[in-house]
Amino acid sequence: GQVFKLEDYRPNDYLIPQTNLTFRLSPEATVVTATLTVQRRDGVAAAAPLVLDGDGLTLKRVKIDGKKAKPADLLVTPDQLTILKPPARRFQLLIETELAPAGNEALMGLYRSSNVYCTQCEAEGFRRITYFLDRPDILSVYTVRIEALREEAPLLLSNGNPGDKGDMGDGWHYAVWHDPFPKPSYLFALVAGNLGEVADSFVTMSGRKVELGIYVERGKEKLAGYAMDALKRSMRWDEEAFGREYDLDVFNIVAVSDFNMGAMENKGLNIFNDKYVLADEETATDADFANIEAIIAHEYFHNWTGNRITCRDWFQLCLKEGLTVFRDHEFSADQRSRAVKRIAEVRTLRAHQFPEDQGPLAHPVRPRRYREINNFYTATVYEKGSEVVRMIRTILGADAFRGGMDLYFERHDGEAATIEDFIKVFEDASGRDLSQFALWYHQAGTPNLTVSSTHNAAAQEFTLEIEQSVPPTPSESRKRLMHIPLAFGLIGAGGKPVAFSSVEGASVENGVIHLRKRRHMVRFSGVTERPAVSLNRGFSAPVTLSVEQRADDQFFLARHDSDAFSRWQAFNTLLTDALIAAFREFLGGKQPVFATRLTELAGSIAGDETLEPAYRALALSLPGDADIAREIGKNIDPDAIHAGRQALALAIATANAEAFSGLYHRLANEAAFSPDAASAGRRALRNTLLDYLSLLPGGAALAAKHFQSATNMTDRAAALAVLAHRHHASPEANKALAAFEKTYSSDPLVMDKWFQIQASVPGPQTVETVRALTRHPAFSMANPNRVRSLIGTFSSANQTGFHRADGDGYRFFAQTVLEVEKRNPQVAARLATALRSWRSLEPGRQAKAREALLSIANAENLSADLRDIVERTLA
Ligand code: B3K
Ligand code: ZN
Repeated sequence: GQVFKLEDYRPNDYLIPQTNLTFRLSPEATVVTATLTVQRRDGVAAAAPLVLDGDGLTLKRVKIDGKKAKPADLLVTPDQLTILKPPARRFQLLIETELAPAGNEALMGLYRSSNVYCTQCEAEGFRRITYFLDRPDILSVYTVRIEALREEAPLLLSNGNPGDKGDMGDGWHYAVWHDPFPKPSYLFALVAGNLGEVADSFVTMSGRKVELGIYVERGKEKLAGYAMDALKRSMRWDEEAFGREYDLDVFNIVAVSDFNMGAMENKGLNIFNDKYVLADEETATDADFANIEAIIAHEYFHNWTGNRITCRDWFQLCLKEGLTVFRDHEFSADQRSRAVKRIAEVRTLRAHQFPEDQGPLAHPVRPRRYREINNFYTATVYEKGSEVVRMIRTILGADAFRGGMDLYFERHDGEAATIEDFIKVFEDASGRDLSQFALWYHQAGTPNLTVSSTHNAAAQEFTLEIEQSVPPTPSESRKRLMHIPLAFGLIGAGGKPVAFSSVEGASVENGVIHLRKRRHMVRFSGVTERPAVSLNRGFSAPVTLSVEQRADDQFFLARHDSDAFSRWQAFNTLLTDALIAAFREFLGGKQPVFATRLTELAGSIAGDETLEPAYRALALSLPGDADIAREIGKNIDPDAIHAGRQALALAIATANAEAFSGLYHRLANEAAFSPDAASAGRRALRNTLLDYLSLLPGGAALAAKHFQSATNMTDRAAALAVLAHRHHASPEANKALAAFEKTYSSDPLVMDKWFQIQASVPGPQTVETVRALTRHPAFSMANPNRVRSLIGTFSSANQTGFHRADGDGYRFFAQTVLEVEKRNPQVAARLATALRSWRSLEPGRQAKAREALLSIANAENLSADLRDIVERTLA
């Protein structure tokens, strides 16, 4: 396939200042009439042909300035329309295409989801609707007329503000929408169908009233209340935190059940995967509520970071995504607990971005090459992209950062911008030089810091020796030195900060060491007692640390670090070290033994009433099998890792049986359900304790009771997972699974949880369960949520099941990926990334994983999406 390169960017010869679209909707034969105002860019030669993108289109007719185009003046293929000699002056180009939305299973362009017409255009779906300059730097003002049978589609929505509407006779009706803000084609959207509405309104900071609508499957209106509340909070927050006001008269959200990702920020008409809209206590978990809040916010925040200021080309994707993730993280931190949110973010980054950055699919936050852009909506672009923005704020301070953001909106509103533009506003606002820092956008790989320390009591000097290195990544063997802002603290007896009089060897500002060279000897003077060092506080930089740290210091920090993130980190490091040691014991045929002070510390964290329950729950949830594998790095045997993890869980449970049980019972159900963070935190702690207690005698009965007495989905699903995972195939587990299935068989989103829980049962037997579940009536290979819940969970969240030693997990996986691909290449390509870390497996599994990857690579008619992932993974 073609390789697209950043350095090849040049603006198109033509502009399309206005786009008028008419849709005459029908499932098998929708007619789209596009009338484009086309204008040659200044300075372009008159003879330049106009080359429009298409993707599998059927062209009906073309008119130029009202006259039928002559066949000799056109070049037509399903994937391109060339106007060989366009008029020299501004002209009207009419293009009529015919589509069959009902047969569109790739869910890109115009398609049908449960009889609702909807669209997905990012990144390159608009070209499946009409021929166009389908690239983000072509900004156009859209007017859209939708015609449909009123009975089939009483609701007709598009971007912008509503205009004229009315009857057309014969049961047809129409509606016109006009969006005054020029936008790229990827932000176009249309929805038509018969949906229920939840209406509300919002008064903006300047006093304008905005009508808000959330549209859902009829009968589910009462499940949209939390999403509406999250939307209004997001609108207010963006005014307060960034001074950003909403700009249209209406803001609509539509929930659909067939969607390739989480949601889409189309201007004024966000389209959501219904999983991220619909929720009540009976059907959604606390994690679902938190996701809904974050994703509603994320898509809303795109209105400024993405829509008003968009991307020049797809290489700049992080310009909107990394920045908008940063904004939604900050929003959630303000709505909930900042410390807990930060820990959760870092866990996610390590679980998803680190393996990407450390494997064959590594790429810079701003890539320079791609073959299929859909494969670059990655954890690196999103999550690492957000961390890079966070580092800019750390370096500049909150005020100069806000000044830079204000300048960004002022300078680039209405433009398609680049990462260089973004960095420049912060340089201009702060007077700082960010050229070395900018490498975070351009260089792939997770930097590592090696740190050691010495205290010279006589000289009252404390020295940190820090060395940075960035490991090689595909096509980048030599790395340049980065600017790494490393937040730190020196901590003395009782957890008090240790004073120092001066520092040499690096610039240190506001508790942050600025590393710019390969090696720094950072010397603190006037340090009378030997401090414990708390490093990378708040996770100020997305790096790995190799620290020579005494275990005593680590225990001390886990009890006393005043930075909540670092305190969590210290305990998590102790757990990880113990788990790696246990893995080695199992490999050597021995039983691991765990230090009493570690299991005791777990008990004291659990019972520490000065800590938020949500924080305690996070601290007590052991690093997962995949986290441990990532830390070990090579020669992975998932069975030995899992055995070590089980042993530590049992040791902690045994050592703290009474305390855990007492606390578990004290946290018993609250009278009324509330999805707020504090209540969710108490449920999380109680469910974490249940997981431990389930390992002790009577554990299955306790979990069964928890399941039966649950009054909300958080507790019910947690108990079901404990039964299925810790007491696999027990009568209690079987009974609970059957009861859950019976109660929720007609609720697909809840059945997804049932699929997920079973797909993540550890052990070699699970591949058989998953195979059988693909034939369950509630499962469908055509629905992305079902596929991700069953196949995605199995392949990316079940180390012992998927990596079964005989390779059967991989064989099943390869077959399934190819089956999904026939319908939906994008979802198949995403699934296929589950094998990206195959080279870190032990040799036997590695060979079998490679065979499975080759069997995909050698399949006939492979889509560009899947070919790109598999070939890079094998390279
Ligand atoms: N911008 C969309 C993602 C589109 C993915 C296209 N393959 C959702 C988001 O990040 O807000
Ligand atoms: Zn986004």
